[in-house]
Amino acid sequence: MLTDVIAAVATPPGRSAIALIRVSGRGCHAVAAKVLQPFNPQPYRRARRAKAVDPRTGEILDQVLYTVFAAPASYTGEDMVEIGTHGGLLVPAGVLAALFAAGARQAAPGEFTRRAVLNGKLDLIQAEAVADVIDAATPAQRRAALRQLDRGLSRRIEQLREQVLELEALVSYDIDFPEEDSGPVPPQRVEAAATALLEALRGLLATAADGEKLREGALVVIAGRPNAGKSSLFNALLGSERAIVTEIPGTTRDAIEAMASCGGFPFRLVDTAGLRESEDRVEKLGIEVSRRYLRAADLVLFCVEAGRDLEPEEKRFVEELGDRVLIVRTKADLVPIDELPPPEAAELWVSALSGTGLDRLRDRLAERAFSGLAGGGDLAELVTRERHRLALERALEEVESFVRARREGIEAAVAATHLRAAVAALEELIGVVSTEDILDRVFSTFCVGK
Ligand SMILES: Nc1nc2c(ncn2[C@@H]2O[C@H](COP(=O)(O)OP(=O)(O)OP(=O)(O)O)[C@@H](O)[C@H]2O)c(=O)[nH]1
Ligand SMILES: [Mg+2]
Repeated sequence: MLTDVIAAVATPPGRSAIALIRVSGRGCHAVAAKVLQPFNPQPYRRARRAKAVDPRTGEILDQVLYTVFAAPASYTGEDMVEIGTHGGLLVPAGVLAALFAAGARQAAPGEFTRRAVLNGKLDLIQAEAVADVIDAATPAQRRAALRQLDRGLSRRIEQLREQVLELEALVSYDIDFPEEDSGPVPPQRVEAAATALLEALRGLLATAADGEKLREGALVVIAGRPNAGKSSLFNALLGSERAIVTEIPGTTRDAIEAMASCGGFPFRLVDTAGLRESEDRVEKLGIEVSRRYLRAADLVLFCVEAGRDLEPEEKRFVEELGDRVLIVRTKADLVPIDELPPPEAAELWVSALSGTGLDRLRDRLAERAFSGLAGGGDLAELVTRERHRLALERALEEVESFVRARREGIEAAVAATHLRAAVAALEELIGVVSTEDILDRVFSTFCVGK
């Protein structure tokens, strides 16, 4: 395992009061000692002032605050030094270059967290949660990510692993004494344990749809006839003038996507070209793009001006979408209030112009897209990544194969190999055993300094 000294700026580049440089690896205290004057490592974990100096020229680069950590009590589990410099572009880069001159090398993306995993400070799910905490754009995402960082999901996976191991133990007598007719464990007990395990696996897998939606944002497509007020609604929900609005029908010709937070939950909002028969080549292509988005949408906001009836083809469109559609009456400011649907109606009304009805729409979006999660302060463990889901699906398939093999009277030792494979899938998920390529995949999206 590599333990050489790595260094990187952990804060984003640009003007800021301070920047933080991380240094980690065996011998990193000696590297820091060549740059920081004076350098007093002990007592550890105490912030101290020093000058940062270029070891080649003796030039003073900055006045810094540094903290020394000794293995294994650090983020990476190695010896570490954290150096707070002034921000900006030149100063942090200069101190980093001085550290390189003193013997450190540039850290690869995610290399600090990768070392934390290899040293047992974090498991693989927690490492992913580190990235999710940083990327969280809504309170619900932060809640879920912090919970994973706290090992919520890891513990669930460990429990499942324990359950498989117990099942393995139950059938071990049959494996050791295959000639005996019946072992000391009644078959019903094995069956009950297998059923409970299957239920637990399926229960956790059932959270994947909501979990992945929570991490990536629910896809909400704004659709409707030309001029229905789609782009105006899109802008109003975003709180910025992203899409062009004009009184000319057919203004929007391409899909525009943006992230928005509604009711504390993340949404990928898409404004689309108005749906109509068109001879215009560009508009036709835009409508085709709209249809593609509509197929993938978690929810469709179907915009219809307030105070008019739905055309037959609009009714058909709504019916086709079934429970994925929410009808929104737009331009409500142009209609007397008693002609608008009451607040509890399935149809909502909004005015992008005055902003009325937007909050109700946001709440409704959160309820509809995240019904399983909304309102719950204490959400159950969630499977939030494809990687988690695929591993759990593999474990589930193996346990199902085990059950089938037993039913078909296949030799116990052979049937039990499925349980071994299920354990392996769960261990890979949590990172008990992690091969290089799994680590590469997990850390490929990390940035330098993480
Ligand atoms: N009074 C009023 N006018 C609105 C409201 N929302 C949109 N409009 C007007 O309706 C017209 C069309 O609005 P857009 O948001 O461009 O409609 P669209 O559905 O995106 O239209 P296309 O992109 O052409 O399909 C513009 O003149 C808007 O100013 C509203 O809440 N109140
Ligand atoms: Mg538009």
